[in-house]
Amino acid sequence: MKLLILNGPNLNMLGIREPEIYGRKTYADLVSFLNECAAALGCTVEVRQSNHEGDLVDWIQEAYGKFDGIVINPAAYTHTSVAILDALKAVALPAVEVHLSDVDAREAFRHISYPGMACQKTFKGFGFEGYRMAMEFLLGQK
Ligand code: CA2
Repeated sequence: MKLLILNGPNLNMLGIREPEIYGRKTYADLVSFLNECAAALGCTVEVRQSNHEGDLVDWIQEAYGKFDGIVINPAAYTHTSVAILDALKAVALPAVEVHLSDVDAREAFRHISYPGMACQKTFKGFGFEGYRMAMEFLLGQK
C-alpha cells in the first residue's frame, strides 16, 4: 500500500517556535518518524510539505491512480480551505486528517475543518503518534 502524507503551512517550523503547543521535535524528525512507521507497518510513504494551498490541491489531484490513501495535516488551511476539501472529494481516495494539537481545545476558529469533511477519520492531539494512527487506520481498510 502506498500512502501520500501531506503537511500544510508552517509545519516546516516544527521545533523552532511554540514548543508548548507542538513539541520540540523538528519537521525533519517528523519525516524520519513517518518513514520508520512505514517500514514497521510494511507500507510505502511519500511525505510532502508546502506553505501553498495550490501545491496541496495539485498533489491531491496527482495522487489519483498513484496512491492508495492520503494522510493530511492541512495546518491552517484546515480552517479555511474549501479547495482542499473539493480536491479530496474529487479524487475520492481514502483520506485521514491529522492534527498534532487538540484543535477542539483551542480557539473557536480551529474547531471547524473543511478538509475533514472529506476524511474518513481525524486524529487530533496525539502529536506525531496521530500520523501512525492514521496510517494504521488506512492499512486496516485494505
Ligand atoms: O495541530 C495541528 O497539527 C495544526 O494543524 C497545526 C497548525 C494549526 O494552524 C492548526 O490549527 C492545527 C499550525 C502549524 C504551524 O506549526 C508551527 C510549528 C512551530 C511553530 C509555529 C507553527
